Amino acid sequence: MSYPLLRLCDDRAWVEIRKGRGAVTWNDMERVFEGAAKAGQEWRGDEGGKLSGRCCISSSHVDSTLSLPYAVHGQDGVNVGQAVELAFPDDMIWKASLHGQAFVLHEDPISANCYKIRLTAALLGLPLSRRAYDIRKGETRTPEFLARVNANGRIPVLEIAGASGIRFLPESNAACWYLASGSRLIPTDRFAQADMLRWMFFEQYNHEPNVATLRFWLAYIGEENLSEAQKGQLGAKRSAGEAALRLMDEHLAKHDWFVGHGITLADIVLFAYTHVAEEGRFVLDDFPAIKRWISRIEALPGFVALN
Ligand SMILES: N[C@@H](CCC(=O)N[C@@H](CS)C(=O)NCC(=O)O)C(=O)O
Repeated sequence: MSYPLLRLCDDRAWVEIRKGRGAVTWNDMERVFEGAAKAGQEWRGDEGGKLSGRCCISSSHVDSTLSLPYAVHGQDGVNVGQAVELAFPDDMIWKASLHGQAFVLHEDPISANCYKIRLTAALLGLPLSRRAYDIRKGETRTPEFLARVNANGRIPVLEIAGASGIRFLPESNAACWYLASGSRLIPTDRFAQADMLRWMFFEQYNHEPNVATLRFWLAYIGEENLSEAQKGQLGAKRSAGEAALRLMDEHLAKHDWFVGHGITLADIVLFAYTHVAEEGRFVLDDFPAIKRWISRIEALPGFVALN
């Protein structure tokens, strides 16, 4: 259990999350947001309710390491200090948790695995720089790439610069999770969260190796250029890809979204290769519920296209 703690000083505010239970000490706090605020301003959000009238702690508290005079936290208690109307805006804790971080996506623009991360960032309004590689020229297999970016020789890789230095995160679904963790794109209910992961694992095991691979082989390598081993896999990949699409279509015939009542990462990662499945000669007209779901995603505020 944690709750937000809002610190105020004139026109500045920052929010910290208390770790653990028990008596409050300043050193229990982890800073998650810093920004402009003014008395009387209303913040709506995550931990619910307004903080006005709840407990304020003065910086003279023992163990205090702060120089600013007030803090307001979400427990009942004596009201000391500024009387202001405060609650948290939607997604504020999530945005605050990424404060001070910058992202570079190492990608090949044709790859929908990379597009998943761009779409996640776009729907959340997060800035993302891009660094392009051509996988058909082996640009992710150079010694430099293997040593610095991803020893697995593949994109996408999310480069994260922040207080912990520069870190590299390969695997599209892990990168989507990193950006979206704490946001509205990941449900908070325990079962719903696990159910979302279920569809993301399904995407990596049943969907992407078939639907994405046929798109790459047929639309970008060319059937005539495939090796004999690849040609020998075409039939199996087509039936497995169709089975994955059928399962999705059956689910979407009864639900607007894969999990719950709104878009989650499950929709984003499955959308990536599904909406371009015809480039792998899958027939989307055979899957009418998928087509309606594609239109729903394309109509979302902040949506960006693959190309
Ligand atoms: N499971 C990985 C798959 C990554 C992957 O297969 N990337 C492909 C492009 S979509 C790649 O980098 N291929 C180049 C190569 O293997 O040399 C993910 O979801 O990120």
